[in-house]
Order: sequence, then structure tokens, then C-alpha cells
Amino acid sequence: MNVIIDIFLEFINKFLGQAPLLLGTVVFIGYLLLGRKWYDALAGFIKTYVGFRILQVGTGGLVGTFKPVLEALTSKFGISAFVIDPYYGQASATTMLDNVSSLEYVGYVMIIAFLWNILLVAFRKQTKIRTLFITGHIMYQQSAVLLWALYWVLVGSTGAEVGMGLVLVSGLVIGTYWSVASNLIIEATNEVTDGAGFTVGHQQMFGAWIAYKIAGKIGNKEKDVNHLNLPGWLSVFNDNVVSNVIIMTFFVGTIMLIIGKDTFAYDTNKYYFATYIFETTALFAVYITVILTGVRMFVSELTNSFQGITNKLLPGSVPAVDCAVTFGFSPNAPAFGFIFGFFGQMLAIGFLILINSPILIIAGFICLFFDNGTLAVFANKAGGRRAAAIIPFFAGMIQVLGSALVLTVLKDGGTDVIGWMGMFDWATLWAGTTLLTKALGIIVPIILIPAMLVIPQLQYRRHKETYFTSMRDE
Ligand code: ASC
Repeated sequence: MNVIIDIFLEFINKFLGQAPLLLGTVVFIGYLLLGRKWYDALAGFIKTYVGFRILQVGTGGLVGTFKPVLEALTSKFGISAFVIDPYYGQASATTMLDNVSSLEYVGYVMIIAFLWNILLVAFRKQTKIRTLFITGHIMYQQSAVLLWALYWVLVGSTGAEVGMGLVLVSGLVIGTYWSVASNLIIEATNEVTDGAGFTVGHQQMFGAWIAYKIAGKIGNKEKDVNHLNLPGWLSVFNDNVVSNVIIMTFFVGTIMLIIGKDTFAYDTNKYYFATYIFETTALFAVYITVILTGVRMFVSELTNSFQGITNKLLPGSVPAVDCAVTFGFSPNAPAFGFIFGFFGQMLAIGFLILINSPILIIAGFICLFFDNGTLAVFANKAGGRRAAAIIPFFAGMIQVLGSALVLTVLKDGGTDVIGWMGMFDWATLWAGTTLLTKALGIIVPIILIPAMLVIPQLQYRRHKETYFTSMRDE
């Protein structure tokens, strides 16, 4: 008997305990359940595995590139700087969890959350949840960041492995969020997309709902941002390589200049300080490109196998997908959100500098563009260009200040912590949950589960007749 248990534990540790192998296996099983041929399932396994390893190369590269800058800044001025971008949050989370041999638990959090989401949809008559969250990279990212944040505020620097109780609570609370928030935004998404039949499964679903609700009071929906001719130069920001290099050269380059060239150990035979700065800041774009290549590879596999499973198990459920899908329905709004979000973030960063904050925030491209872009899409639909400018402006401030607050506790993890997600729901709901959990304990995320589940019940009361059929606010 003991031998069998030992073999089983070894298998958990050496196979299911390895994040890329675990996700690859999930995809493999998913394809088999869908009735795909074994060799298709094997191909899915390989692409998930390799895509995930590519992602890890990229997040490791980000940490490695940013660390010397962070260390120099901390030692010289006693300030810590953090990038608000999902991959900097993810890299912090995975490095910190790996330090306590617990990276594989992220996979378990994600599976628990996904199964919980399926269950809530299966009982939709009671739960009123209609949506299934299938944005794979976001599911992984959020599972990692939440597990890390809760672990850090509950367990701290003891070095202990993550416990199963925390894995379970994290899975259930994040799964509840996926279900409730993507369900909350169905009606608005259907207005934005003119009934395309999907909803948003991303990082600012509560934010987009709030934007949609208050936009009508701020502006006039007839003055649509898409009827405006935006200046041509804005289009360079649509290319993430170009904008990553511009933004990082601007922010990190300035910081490196202030720290001064003597602090950095670089080969002065090979570089001027200026070219060394550019070499470093351009590396951020290199690693983000590496990450996105890996992500694309494994996400398409994960999405196909998940969607296949749910189509079989839960016909009629609405898929919650990447926010970028809405951009095609409102092509001018993302650049609009980007620019006004940028102003908001700058103002808040200026404020942090002014009050001598020990935490400096660095703006990140993904948060600026995709988060504020999405808020602008929803704001514009209900309140036109005025709302699409004002809402991302305030959102930019909230992204910076909320992230700075939660980082005051997470930064104690040391220089492996390079950033936080920054996206709207993460600068508000999850930053708040993390801080409250630090104050009151694990009861906070536990209570959040039933508290969020009340939301779809309230939604259902508002339009019972059309709730399960047209899914539009009529
Ligand atoms: C994110 C994240 C991405 C982008 C992408 C936008 O939060 O991790 O890769 O936004 O999903 O389309």
C-alpha cells in the first residue's frame, strides 16, 4: 500500500507538479474527451508544453532585465519601482511561488476555478450564471497573481509551501469572479458588439460595467468616438513592440539616467551609457514578444480544448473571451483610452513622486492599452467621446494608486517582485481583497464568494423575461 502511495506522490511531484506538463496534460485529456485522434491530442500537448516554456523564458527575462535597475534604485535612493503590467505581475508571482517550490499549485487553482465555473453554469437555473471563462492566459495569470498575493499576506517569508486550503479558497474565489463578472457584463457587451453572442473574460469586467453604467451620465452616445478622425501618429501605439520600446525607454531610461552610469556594471568597451540604456529598455520589448509568442501557442490549444468540452457539456453557455475582441467593434476607442489613461497615470505617478512615496510606479503598455482601451469601448457605447476620455483618465489614476497601495505589502518579498497586474479590477477589487486579507485573514476571500454570487441574482430580477434568451438590456 505504502509503495503505491509513494509512487502516486512521486507522480504528483514530478509530473503533475510541473506547471507546463500539467497544462499540457489538461489539453491532452480535453482533446481526447472531444473525440480527437490521439495524434491531435499529442500535438496539443506538445504545443501547450512548448508554448508554456517559451512564456517562462520571457517572464524570466523580464525579471532578469529589470532586477539590476531595481536594485540600483533601491540601494541608491531607498525607492522601489514596479511596473503595472500583467506580465510583470505574473513574473513576480511565478518567481515568488517557485522560490517556495509551489509553482504547480497555480495549475490546481486554475483547474478548481474552471470546474467551479462549469458547475455554476450547470446550475444556472439557480445560480443565474450564463458564462464560461475561457481566456486561458488570463486564467493562468490571475490564478498565479492571486495565489501569490494571498500567500504573501497570509504566510509571508516563512518559506513554507503553499497549503491545500489556500489553493482551494483561491480557486473558488477566482472562479466565482470569472463567472460573476463575465456574466455581469454580457448585456453591455451585447450592446457594444450588436449581439455578437460572447462576453468579456479579462481583467476589467467590473470596471467595464461601471464605465458603461456611468458613461450615459457623463456624455452623449450619439457623439461616437468612431466618427472622429484621430491623428495618424497615434497608430504607432497599435504596434506593441514599438510602444513598449518607446514607453520603456521613456520611463526606465529616465530612471537609469537619474541613477547614473557609475552604478551599472556594463562593458564600457562595448557601449556608451546611452546605447546601454537603449539596449536594456529594448530588451523589455524583446521579452514581451517572446511571452506573447508562447502565450499564443498554448492559449489557442487551451481555448480549443476548453471550448470543445463546454460545448459538449454545456450547450448554450456564453463564452467569455479576450477584451481585444471588442476592439473590432469600436476601432477608435482603444487609442482614445490609451491616451487619456496615460494622462491619468502620469498625474498619479507625479503625485507619488510629490509625496515622496517609497513606491514608484512605472506605466506598462498592456495595462495602458488593453485596460483603458476596453473601458473606452464600453464608455463610448453609452456616453460617446466625452465618456471615453473622462473614464479612462480617472481609471489611469486608480490603476496607479490602487497598485501602489497593494505593493506596499507585496514589495517585502524582495527584488523578485517587479510589478503588479495594474488592470482596473486588480487595482480595486483584488488589491483591496489582498489588503483586507492581510488585516482580517483568509475569511475575507471566503466571504467574497457568496457576496459575489448575489450579483447575478440581482441582475436576473431586473429582466427575468429576456435574461436567458436575448441577453440584452431591453
Ligand atoms: C492581458 C494579457 C495579455 C493582454 C491581452 C490583450 O491582460 O495578459 O496578453 O492583456 O489579453 O488582448
